[in-house]
Amino acid sequence: MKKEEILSKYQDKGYLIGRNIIHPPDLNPLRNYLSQRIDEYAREQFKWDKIKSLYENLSFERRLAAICEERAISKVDFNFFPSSIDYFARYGPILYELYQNPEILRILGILLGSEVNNHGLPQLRSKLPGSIETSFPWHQDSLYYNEPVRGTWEKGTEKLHILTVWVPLVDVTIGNGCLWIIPGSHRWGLLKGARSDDNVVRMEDNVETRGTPTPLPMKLGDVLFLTNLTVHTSKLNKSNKSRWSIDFRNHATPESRSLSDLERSAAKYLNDKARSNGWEPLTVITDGCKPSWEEWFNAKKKLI
Ligand SMILES: O=C(O)CCC(=O)C(=O)O
Repeated sequence: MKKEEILSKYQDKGYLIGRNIIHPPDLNPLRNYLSQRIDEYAREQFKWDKIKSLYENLSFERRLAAICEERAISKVDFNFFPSSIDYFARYGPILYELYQNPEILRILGILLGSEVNNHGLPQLRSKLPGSIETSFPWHQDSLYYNEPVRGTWEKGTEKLHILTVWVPLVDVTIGNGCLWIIPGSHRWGLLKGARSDDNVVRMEDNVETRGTPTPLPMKLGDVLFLTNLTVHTSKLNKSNKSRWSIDFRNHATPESRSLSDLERSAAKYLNDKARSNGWEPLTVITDGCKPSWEEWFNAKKKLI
């Protein structure tokens, strides 16, 4: 896609799907890492007599779902606590490579400018069959950033353009719980909504009557880019397999000259928040020097 087309589609709809922009084998390191984590999890559960089989011969999509079916649970979190440096040593280099994907960076450069950083913990999602905990009602991401803990409203991140990059690790369909979006909703401003007792944001408006809910089926290798104000939802996975994905968030670095004071303060807030959670933001686009993997790893070690 050419620069003009990227800009006009994204600005018009509040999202953009880059089709086939990651070579699928380039996602193997992440899928293999997750397969190892599932294997470790299976062996642990088997040792504790929680499951009767290791389900070793099942596919990446099916194995965790089968284990969880037997255990009658609907969520396993393969993210890790920021203090867990051992996991970061294994997973960080893979993440670092994904963050440097040339086509993702080209699009981020067009949409966010010449100084860009990730702002924190990426989300690895194993969205299991029938799992209500991993289905998210309609929301704008800024509602989560503004209320990081239930009842604690912090900075106005809606002033800043924060861009979520959402990468499916399997083909996603309406059946297995692809994302849905309301095109053009990024122009509605920040709507009313807050975290409920389960920590999930719920919006006050019936947004479905205000726009056109649109499913976003995607293939392995496609990448979704969306703004922090674009209204979206993640519906139930009705298949018998996990819907794997990873998402991470980016914005102009607080030092970017193009930012207004309000935007700068939101960018600084997000980076400080990430650091206070033990996660060093990573600069991915700059005219200066980009940190190497070792530099990023060492900066993270200092935080914990
Ligand atoms: O991947 C999902 O299921 C939910 C993602 C989402 O809603 C988000 O990243 O804001």
